[in-house]
Amino acid sequence: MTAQALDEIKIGGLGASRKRVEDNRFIRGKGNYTDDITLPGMLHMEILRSPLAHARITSIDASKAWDIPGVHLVLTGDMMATRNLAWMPTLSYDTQAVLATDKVRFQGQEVACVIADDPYIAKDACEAIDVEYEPLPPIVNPMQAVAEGAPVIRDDKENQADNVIYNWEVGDAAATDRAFEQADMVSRLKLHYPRSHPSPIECCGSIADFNRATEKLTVYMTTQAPHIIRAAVALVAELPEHMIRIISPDIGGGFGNKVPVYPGYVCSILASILLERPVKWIEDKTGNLISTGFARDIYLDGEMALRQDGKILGVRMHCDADHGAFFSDAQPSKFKIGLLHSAFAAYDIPAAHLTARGTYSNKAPGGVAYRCSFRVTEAMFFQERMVQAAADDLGMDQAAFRRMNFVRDEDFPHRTPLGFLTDSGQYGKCLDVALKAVGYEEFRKQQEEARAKGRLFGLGISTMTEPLGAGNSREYDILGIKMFDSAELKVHMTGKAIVRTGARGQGQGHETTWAQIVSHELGIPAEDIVVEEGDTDTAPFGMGTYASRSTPVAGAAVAMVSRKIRAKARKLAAHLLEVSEEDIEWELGRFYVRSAPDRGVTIQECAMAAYSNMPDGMEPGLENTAYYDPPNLTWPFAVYIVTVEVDPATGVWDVLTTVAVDDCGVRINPMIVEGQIMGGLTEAYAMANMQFITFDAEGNCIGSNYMDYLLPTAWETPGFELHSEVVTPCPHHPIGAKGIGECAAVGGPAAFVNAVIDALSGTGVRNIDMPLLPDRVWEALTYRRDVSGAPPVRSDD
Ligand code: MCN
Ligand code: CUM
Repeated sequence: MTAQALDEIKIGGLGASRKRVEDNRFIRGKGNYTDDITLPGMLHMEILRSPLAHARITSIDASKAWDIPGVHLVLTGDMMATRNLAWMPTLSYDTQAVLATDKVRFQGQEVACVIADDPYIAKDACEAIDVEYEPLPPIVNPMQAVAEGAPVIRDDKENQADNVIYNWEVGDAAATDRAFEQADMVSRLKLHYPRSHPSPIECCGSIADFNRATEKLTVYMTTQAPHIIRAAVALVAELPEHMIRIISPDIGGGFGNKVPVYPGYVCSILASILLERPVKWIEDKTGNLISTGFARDIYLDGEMALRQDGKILGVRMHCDADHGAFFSDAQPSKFKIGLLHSAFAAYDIPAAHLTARGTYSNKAPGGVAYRCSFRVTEAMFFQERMVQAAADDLGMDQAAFRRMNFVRDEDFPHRTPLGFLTDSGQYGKCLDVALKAVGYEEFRKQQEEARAKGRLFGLGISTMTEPLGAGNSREYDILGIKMFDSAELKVHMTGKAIVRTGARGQGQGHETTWAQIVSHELGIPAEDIVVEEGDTDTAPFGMGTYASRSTPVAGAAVAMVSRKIRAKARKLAAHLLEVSEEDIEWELGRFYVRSAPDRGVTIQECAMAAYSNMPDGMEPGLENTAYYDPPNLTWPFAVYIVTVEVDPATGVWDVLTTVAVDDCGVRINPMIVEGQIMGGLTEAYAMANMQFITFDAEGNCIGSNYMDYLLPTAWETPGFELHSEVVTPCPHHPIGAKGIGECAAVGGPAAFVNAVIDALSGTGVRNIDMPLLPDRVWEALTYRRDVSGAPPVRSDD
């Protein structure tokens, strides 16, 4: 390093806790969200939803709605059908009704749309539509779905004689059987991971603007994956792809809720084409909670084969997934149940076998969305709940049991028993840091002492690695489109730059962190780099932001395109310094002559030369694009430890401490990473403690409003202690970073639940399903029994 080298942290490079540049507009109320956009002549759309969960539609009479002044169009399923749009394909090779024609299949399903001068007229007109329904028996769980004589929900599909979507399996059944034969002991656990719902502050919406004169369709919408939407519109609506422009402006939180394609988007597009005017659709909160992508709702029957000394010999899992009325999981793998088989990746287990069955029910379609890398959340929850139960069954210490079974540092890359290849990690070290931070031994003593006085303390551990960053194009694709991502970098002549990617942040801070990667690679100060995402007319093709894939894939592309720019800048430097390229050295922000380090040119001087003084024969300009196909997923590791006190009189539990040790490899922006972890822990706490959305026997959705479905505020959210000591760089990522966006939401819930179950030790209670509402904990304690939360619930609860 010469005297002129830049201080990377000062220029906002890798490792700088740079303030988020996007917050300049967000905290001033100057964001530009879909609902902020008003176009000339814009009309408004509202959706009429089904009040019933399962019913045949005998008639729809919209004549009264048409008569209301200000109404421009009433769309029904029959009208959609004339354009072959009553049904649309889903990302999981199923079909989904856009507007119901034959039957309604869940409460809240889209039945008709009204487009009017304003949203109030449209809403009133929806209420003027007469729909006659003939009720059918509803199904709200997989047991009902496969029961003898169950009504077939998807009678629209040929060859669908029952409610089973798939049966799927992975692993080695024979080897697992042998492991169970050799076991000293078998530990069993049955669980239900309840439905939960992402709750972005902004609901879903779109403004479709078809211009007959230019033939161009522009859609502003709340999507996490604009290019995928463009492809879907081109293929489904048979519109020319170059005439479709999808713009995701600022997104007020996504959390997976904004990955799927919703009927509202489709209807607003068709309405705009028919009316040749912009049509805006903005969902309300109940519309969002009742009809858009749910998560989880999956049942586990798990068994672990154990040796007396604590070694896990094998694992068997059967999962029943309730997918709702349409199999519309937005997940990019050939694996029917997503990445559920990432379970137990952190542990060195010789044999495992997983079977999964997916079924239809009369519920909104869902399954994978909500801060999860495609069912990794369920995988890690089941894993860590099973691990706790197994350690308890063996009478072993929770930490020692985990440590004994962890994959060791020297065993990477490690092939998991269900087929993944994990990349790197220091699991034992992370656990040490966490145990020390929480004061493990001391707490166990206090717990004993407190128990003698009738006070119930509990400690829950959750340790997990998860696959982040779909995808690697060999294994992952969406409807045949391979998973990779992209970045385009343009360095202007004064050395300022713009970087665009195929990702689309929703609050994660991409505008801040992508600039930091460029800064790290080129030495251009981060404040001189602007980041733009979300406009398919300008951004390079990419697969969007979910599954914490942005850093692993688009972020890697940002590093790679920066390196292409540096390679060209090196040639410019050689030209300016009048030496051969081989004699040039690079340090942050500057090329210099190896034999004379004082003779150098800055990256900004090279940029100027690219437009004003390039060598003969060199193509002018300094810009490039990189497409990045990752060799593997990235595998961050985390330890979450929670301590609680349970009040035996009421079942209320309070969190005493939460310790999080996250190893996500190299941290681009430590402050943003911590923000992601805190956000994830907050959601984990909410899922474990209070978020309750379910169904009664009639298929009514219980909890489809924020009076019942509670959001954690600063008041009830506990404090978190975060640790960043352990950094295992990702061996295959250009800057060594792994994803982080979901880790805490994935690994966190088990830590909270394990803590409460631990507080109940000695009562024989093995499980209480989430959310661990006070009445459930009280019931478990008082009657010394497990408490299931599976639907149907009594609707007067
Ligand atoms: N980062 C970093 N160093 C790392 C890893 C990440 O500095 N080693 C930074 C990244 O540059 C980025 C942020 O942390 O600014 C998250 O990066 P990443 O882990 O790549 O995740 P994504 O950007 O792909 O975000 C997706 C993830 C998902 S899938 C959900 S769901 C979720 C989450 O992010 N939704 C969110 N966090 C959210 N945070 C907000 N505010 N809003 C949402 O909707
Ligand atoms: Cu599954 S929620 Mo995130 O992957 O957008």
